[in-house]
Amino acid sequence: MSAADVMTLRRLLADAPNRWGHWGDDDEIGALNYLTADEVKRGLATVRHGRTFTLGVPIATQEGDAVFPGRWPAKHFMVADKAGFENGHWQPLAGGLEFADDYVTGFAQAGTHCDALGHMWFDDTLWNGFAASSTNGGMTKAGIMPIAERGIVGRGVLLDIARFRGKPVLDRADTFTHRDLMECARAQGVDILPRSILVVRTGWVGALAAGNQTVGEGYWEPGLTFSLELVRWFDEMQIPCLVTDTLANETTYEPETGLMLVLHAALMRNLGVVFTEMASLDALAADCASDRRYEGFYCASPAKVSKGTGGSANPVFIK
Ligand code: UVW
Repeated sequence: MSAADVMTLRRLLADAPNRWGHWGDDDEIGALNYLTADEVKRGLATVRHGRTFTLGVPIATQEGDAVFPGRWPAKHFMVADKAGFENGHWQPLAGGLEFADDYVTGFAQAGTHCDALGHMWFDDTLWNGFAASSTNGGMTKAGIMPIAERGIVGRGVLLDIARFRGKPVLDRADTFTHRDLMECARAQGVDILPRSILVVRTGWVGALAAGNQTVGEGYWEPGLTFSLELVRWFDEMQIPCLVTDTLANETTYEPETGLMLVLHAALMRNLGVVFTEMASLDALAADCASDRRYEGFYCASPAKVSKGTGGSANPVFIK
């Protein structure tokens, strides 16, 4: 096979849209710029009952959190607890107050989290044309901080692809496209309006938590798969943020080429679409199925991790 035959992201995305420079040379929040004050009000206007759903998964669980291959689960340690006061390691504060303190360590890219736009790149260039060397020793460009300062707030639309396909959970390597998202929305009776925050349920995170799926050799999760048409649709619809209940928001390998995590390149790096991964969507989906209302007010912000590649989040969806 000659070098010209080898498929690369550069070749695959040569004709795909790109929003570098669209919001200025210094922009670090990309498509979140679409979430103007009017979009926040549009989101608020969807609220009918005030029912709230928190979308974060538990972290540092006793069973060990599911994490993408190559990462390891968060750990939680008690630093101060009652036993420490009983054995004399800790002394009560003046007046008698005692306390519990703990320490949590884990990947910024694990649990429910938002990715910084500079989290992944190719050709030595991040979102908006920033140099990949700006990641050295900490993200000085397109890190998570600007996203955390902005927040992700607007109209959310749940698209329950698993239910739409009549499955409790999609299978390993199942794929779907923007056309499936549109058909799912039609079946659910909801509109995907421009600038909607897309919240896509596959059932995968629930299956991982229940032990019905595991992360291991040859891990291949279900999800959206690349096409030029899909990337153009995201761009035309001005989608600011893609939220899913999988570890990496897209099917792991593009079936036709075998390239990995293509949408991280096409949507995140090139269009500035913010990815929020590993959301817990089963309770929200059950509620939407029962009242047939699939839109709501979506509000999230990652932790303000200095120079971070991502930040843990516990998004809230209000109906
Ligand atoms: C990977 O890095 C594989 O995925 P994520 O975007 O979750 O961090």
